Amino acid sequence: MQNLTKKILIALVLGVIVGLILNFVPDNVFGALDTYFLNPIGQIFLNLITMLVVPIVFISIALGTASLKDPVQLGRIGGKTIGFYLITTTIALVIGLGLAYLIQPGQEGAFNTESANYEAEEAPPIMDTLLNIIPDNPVSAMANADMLQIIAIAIFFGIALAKLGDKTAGLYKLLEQGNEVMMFLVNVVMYTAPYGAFALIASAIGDAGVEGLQQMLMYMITIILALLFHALITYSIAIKGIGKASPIHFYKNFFPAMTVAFSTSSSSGTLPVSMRTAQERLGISKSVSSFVQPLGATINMDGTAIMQAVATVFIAQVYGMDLSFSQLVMVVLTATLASIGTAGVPGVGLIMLSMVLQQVGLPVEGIALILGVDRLLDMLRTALNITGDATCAYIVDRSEQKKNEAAETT
Ligand code: DAS
Repeated sequence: MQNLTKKILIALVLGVIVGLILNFVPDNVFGALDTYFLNPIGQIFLNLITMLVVPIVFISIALGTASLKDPVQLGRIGGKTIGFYLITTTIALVIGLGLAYLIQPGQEGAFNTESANYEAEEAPPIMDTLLNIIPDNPVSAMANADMLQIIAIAIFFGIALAKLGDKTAGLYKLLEQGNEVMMFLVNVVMYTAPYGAFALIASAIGDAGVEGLQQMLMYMITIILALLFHALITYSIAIKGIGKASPIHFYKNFFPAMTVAFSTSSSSGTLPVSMRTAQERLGISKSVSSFVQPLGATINMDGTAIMQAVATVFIAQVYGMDLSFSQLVMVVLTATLASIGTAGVPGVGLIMLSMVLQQVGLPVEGIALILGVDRLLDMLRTALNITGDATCAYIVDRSEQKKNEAAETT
């Protein structure tokens, strides 16, 4: 894994250099290179790794649930997980809002708002999402990669396996063998990661353009500082304070998965790697990792929450609009709820941002101002998103271990 991480990092550095060089070639040359070279390589890598997500999530959650001693334990793990996710997402939003007010990245008049236009994609209404968790057709849930529905089906399946015990030992064994196959395929697919990483970042930097990067520099710096603060302070305090573990050990061992999330901009697509990294390098139990991380990839996106908070304040500033305290509270509530209903795939943060802007009465077309640099920021916030999921899995697993140890000594 270490060797592969080095190759991905070298590929990313080369991709940044090539991306910057591409800013000085004629647009039609960059367009051709992007269409016939960079984009196909990047898309093939994304498809290969995303292809594994549905089977891996279903098999690992079914096995993880079946291996839990009792469904009560599942409920306890679920409660700790949801609680951690809601608290850290709220903290992320407050950090984003605070830094955006402190740095003031959006100066009124500094951006051309006249021509700004953006067609927001509709995100699913929150209530529909929550009601929709229980699928009416497991096959369509898998065909549509509806992660919350797949998680629900897998949990039901796992509880049945646990209750039926020896009667379904053969099926349990089959799932275990299926898991081995999927992990083998992850290894095979990851050989293409450096090439995919190179192509995706070269395309993103070439697309953003040096001028675009300069104009949006303060906006990008505000988000990057907020992401770093949340990663290095919030998660470290949680790991040290609650998990009684070393944040340095955590980051050193989880870093390979973060490079894949950065390369793919997809929390769901990175799941096969982030779960394997959490289990093999952080020692998180399969039952906790395979429940907490897939759930987190769908409902927990702290990096995205930070982007939404900063972007909302930035757009308000650019349009010369003040946000009242109640509007800020609405930003926190809407952004937290919006992240529950959307899967971790590239660019989903912008869909959620349009919901937040509509909720607080800000012009959705303001998204056009940040679009140019969003692919690059998506890479960074996706790396934070999966780190929050792994931090939660790490803490929950350690608390479950302590509970089991305490139970054994009594
Ligand atoms: N790319 C999303 C993810 O996979 C995050 C985002 O779009 O904000 O987590």
